[in-house]
Amino acid sequence: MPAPLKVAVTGAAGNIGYALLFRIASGDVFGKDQPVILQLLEIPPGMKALDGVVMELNDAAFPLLHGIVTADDPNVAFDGAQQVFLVGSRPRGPGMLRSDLVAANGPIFVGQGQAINAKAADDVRVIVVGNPCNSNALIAMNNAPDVPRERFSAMTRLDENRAKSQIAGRVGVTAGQVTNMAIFGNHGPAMFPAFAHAKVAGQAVTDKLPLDYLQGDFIDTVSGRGKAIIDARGASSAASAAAAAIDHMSTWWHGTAPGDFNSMAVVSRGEYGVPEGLIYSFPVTIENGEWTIVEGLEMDAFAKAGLQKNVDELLEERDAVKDLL
Ligand code: NAX
Repeated sequence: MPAPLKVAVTGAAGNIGYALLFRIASGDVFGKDQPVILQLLEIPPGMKALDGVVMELNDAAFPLLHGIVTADDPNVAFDGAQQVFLVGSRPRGPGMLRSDLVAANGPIFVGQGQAINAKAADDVRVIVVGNPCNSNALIAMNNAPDVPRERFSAMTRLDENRAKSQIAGRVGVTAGQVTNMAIFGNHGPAMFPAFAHAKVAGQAVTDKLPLDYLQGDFIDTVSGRGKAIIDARGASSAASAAAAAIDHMSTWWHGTAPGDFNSMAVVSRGEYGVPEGLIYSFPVTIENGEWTIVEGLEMDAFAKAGLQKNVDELLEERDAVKDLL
């Protein structure tokens, strides 16, 4: 068996944490032969609940779980960490604007970026789930100057999975038959699902579904899905968000399927006209733990407008946190 992988998770006593930890420990991310040590971070008010989660993790007797560390200090939680899930952040309160949320959560990611810089392993890879995840990843990345910028990412895989599920339901196939579904931009209502390149069992989605649906109801349903779940469940998506975080990190670890790509918000080097340095979701292929943005997908005027809307939004968010970068 390989040496245990050190996996840090923040916000570990929260809703997504509760759905995520058991699947990491059971081998759903890094494989059924890869032991893990969980390094769990919470804020002091969350530590008691975290103790309860640890009891349950132990009670599940996972053979791959070789140790659990809990801490309210990021320097402890990120010590030697190789895979980092940044889930914890302050939820959006009533009347809070997106810019308020960016400003409220930004400082958390300054401290966590610095601790990753100081303490994490050389091969560290980071996913930011806590919202606003693109800008939080931007802040963490900018506060970890010794870590290659390519190691930071933010999660848009839930949007990809939601888009696949909508297409599958509409066409009458299973979600696994929908491929090449790229999400561009910010994780938020503005994100752009590039349906023109998606496929159902190898055939273009645009040959199967009408354009007015794809440009209208489809995008509205995918981008409004988070709110629809809150309205129905009285709580925000947790198990599906954890499943998407697992897909994201598992793909980074194992690679993308031949001919397919997945969506990941990563640092732009100017692809598709996105300003250099923004954390923006692109389609990527992954091999040996390194992602490559899929370039050259054709964008019509509708898609170009969708991509630009996200650039504008992310530039505005970046401006709101410029003192933290
Ligand atoms: P919860 O409020 O249930 O849990 C968050 C946990 O984080 C709490 O236990 C809290 O004590 C802890 N926390 C807060 N500040 C912390 C800090 N500085 N260090 C460590 N832990 C800290 O939220 P949950 O439902 O688990 O959602 C977590 C985050 O995911 C939220 O920001 C949420 O908006 C975001 N989401 C992101 C999604 C995405 O697709 N990128 C989708 C799902 C989700 O909305």
